[in-house]
Amino acid sequence: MAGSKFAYVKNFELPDPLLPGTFMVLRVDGHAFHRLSEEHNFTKPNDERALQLMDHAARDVMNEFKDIVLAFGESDEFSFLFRKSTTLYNRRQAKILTTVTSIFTSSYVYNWPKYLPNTPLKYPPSFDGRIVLYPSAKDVRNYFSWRQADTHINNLYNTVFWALVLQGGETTTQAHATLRGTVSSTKHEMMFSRFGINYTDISPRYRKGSILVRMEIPPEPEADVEPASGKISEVIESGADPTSKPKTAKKNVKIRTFIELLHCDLIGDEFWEARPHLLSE
Ligand SMILES: Nc1nc2c(ncn2[C@@H]2O[C@H](COP(=O)(O)OP(=O)(O)OP(=O)(O)O)[C@@H](O)[C@H]2O)c(=O)[nH]1
Ligand SMILES: [Mg+2]
Repeated sequence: MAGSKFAYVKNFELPDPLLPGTFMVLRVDGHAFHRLSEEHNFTKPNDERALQLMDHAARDVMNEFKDIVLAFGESDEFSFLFRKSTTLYNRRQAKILTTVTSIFTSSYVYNWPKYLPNTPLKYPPSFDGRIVLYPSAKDVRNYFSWRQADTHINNLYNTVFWALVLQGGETTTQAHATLRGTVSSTKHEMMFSRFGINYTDISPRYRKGSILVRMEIPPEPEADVEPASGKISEVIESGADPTSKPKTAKKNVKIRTFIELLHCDLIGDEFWEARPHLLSE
């Protein structure tokens, strides 16, 4: 069908494919959440309700896109790992990035009243997003290790910082000065001796972040059945004449999955060795 004389402008829309055979990590991050958290009185240093809301939005994204196998969240950010061989939207960068960021944002807003029922939104929250490609499984592991190490560093600092302010009566300027140049062990010691806080007693959600893992439910063994409905796909055995009737018919095995929420270590080998499917094809 011939287009209008204006249709040539479509040619200015350039393809933006993401390199095949690479791992895709998409990260969304709250826009100006320093202000959003202040304006909506988030608890310091961690607001359980706000973090659960982030988890909910991430779960909604994973329910929409089954090729996301893993997500990691802390503070106002969430990272999503796609199956290496994903062909979602033909790996078009803008389509994937904008749709995921949009679903995450709308879910965050839509579900806000469930988690913060007494805090009406004063203005619309928003998130930025980016996609980074990683060539190897090692890079992917290091990416998630980087984010979890960041969670730990930030949480340790914020926990002792707000203890100094809220329990120790220091101003925020004084608390920053108190902590300047301190190493991790000094912060642990300060928290315990001055405020009786044993860091390891703090909720693992705050110390480790939120990990959402897609787990596969093993399919029930099924007897050979004749194709009876549209759900069943016919598979022609290799080498068979494609014009002849297929000799074998197999059920189109639909793998059912569920999403597990964890707050555990993912820097060590144990997490990945127990879930080899995360870094497979
Ligand atoms: N009180 C409180 N604040 C939080 C919590 N989670 C996130 N925040 C705030 O959100 C900020 C997130 O950091 P950034 O993403 O670097 O800051 P930002 O203001 O969102 O800036 P941009 O991402 O560059 O737009 C933190 O610095 C906190 O101020 C929380 O659980 N409690
Ligand atoms: Mg932010």
